[in-house]
Amino acid sequence: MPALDLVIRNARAVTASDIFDCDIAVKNGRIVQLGQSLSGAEREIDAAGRHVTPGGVDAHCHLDQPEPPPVRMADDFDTGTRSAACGGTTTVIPFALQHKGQTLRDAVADYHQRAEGKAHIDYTFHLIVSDPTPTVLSEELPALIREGYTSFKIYMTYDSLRLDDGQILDVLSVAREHGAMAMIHAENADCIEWLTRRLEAAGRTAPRYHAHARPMLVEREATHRAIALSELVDVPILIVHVSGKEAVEQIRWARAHGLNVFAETCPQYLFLSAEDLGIDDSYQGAKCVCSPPPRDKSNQRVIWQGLADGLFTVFSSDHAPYCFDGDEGKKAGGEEQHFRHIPNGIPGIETRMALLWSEGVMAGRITPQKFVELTSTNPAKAYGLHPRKGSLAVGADADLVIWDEREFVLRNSQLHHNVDYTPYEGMHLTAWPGMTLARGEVVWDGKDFTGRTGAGRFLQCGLPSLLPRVGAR
Ligand code: DUC
Ligand code: ZN
Ligand code: ZN
Repeated sequence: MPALDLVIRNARAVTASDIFDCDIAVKNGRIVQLGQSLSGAEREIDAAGRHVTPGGVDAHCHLDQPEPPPVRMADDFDTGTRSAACGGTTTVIPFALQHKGQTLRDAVADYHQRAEGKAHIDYTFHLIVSDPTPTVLSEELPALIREGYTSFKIYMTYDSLRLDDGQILDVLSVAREHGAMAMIHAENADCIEWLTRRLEAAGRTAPRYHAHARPMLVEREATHRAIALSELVDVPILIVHVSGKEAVEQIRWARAHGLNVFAETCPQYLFLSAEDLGIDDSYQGAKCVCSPPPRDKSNQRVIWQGLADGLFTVFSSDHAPYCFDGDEGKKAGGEEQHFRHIPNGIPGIETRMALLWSEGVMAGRITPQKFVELTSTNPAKAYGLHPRKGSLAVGADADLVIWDEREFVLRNSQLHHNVDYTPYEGMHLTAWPGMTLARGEVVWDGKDFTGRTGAGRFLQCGLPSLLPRVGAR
């Protein structure tokens, strides 16, 4: 009986800090040895000197999130995690969303049912707190944090989800007391509504006006306010899907003043611009309607700079999958919609890793180590999954990507999500995962999905470890 299940030979292993040549030995789904000339395994895979990174941790994606009918997310835990695996992601963190009037417990129970037996890779949940009642604040949230749901998202916009400043302070206080991570969607809801009404009155309802209703200013103001609220409570926050310069400036200011403000960005702010929402009134632009909206080339440069220089902690997809055709997605009810009613979000769970490896690492904008930090190690630390996830080290789960560096043209027909388009159709890429392993099992072999339905396990999260713990030795 071989002592090892698997040896990956001749890996050029990349961690958040180092690159080194080694063989990687796997037993019972975990990395048990990194060394030279390892042998005695049931199976061997020759990496042939290719880069091997930890599997991606996509810490911001939406799967099978309940929506008001007729709208429905195109991906559930089956298609969403299949797509993630084929794109090099081995852990996903979608959101258990609390509707107003619903208990958090019920939201969590419902979401477990949606995931149970369907996920192909490991998963956990963030909580979306939309109704912070006294019971939620004093009982439900603390109990759920203790049980391993250690992060939650707060919305400053969307009528059905938004919290006012007082409610945000209440939720942040719970995060502080129990050591949880609060993620904030920072856009000023009242400004958006005011602008939307003016656009409406002028008959400007095509998809491209979505970007006019959500200019950078509304994100800048809300980012500033979120920072001030976190300063008042004295708690770290993580600002999600930062889209451009003015929000980045606020975060740099906060950091310069010693505040623990972390930030996330996403592929759409590197590769899309407001023009993708339409230069005329074509409905095709609905494909790129997301919030905050993509900006312009100069803002894309600022985001690249922030990825390279450490401003950003996490790079996520914000995969929010809606079909373009049919009556459940961008044309809710089968009709072209006023931009106010277009479901917000774009697909990207499968393309996140390859876009950043191609245009970041291969194009020389970031190092391979920075890639690992942003896509895997930091998200695992931010949400209490490290070192089991996000590391290529002895004892970690054998979640790995072997990279193929080759040129090809991206087509939606190659992807495994259940969405009828990709915003990146026709893009020239220079890399894609040649193989993805989840806890030592090959789930993507470079051609086909090879995972097993239901093989993904729910992960209980610890507390975030991006910062040293007070009192830790
Ligand atoms: N914006 C969000 O806040 N969530 C889902 C997708 C989007 O565009
Ligand atoms: Zn959001
Ligand atoms: Zn989102």
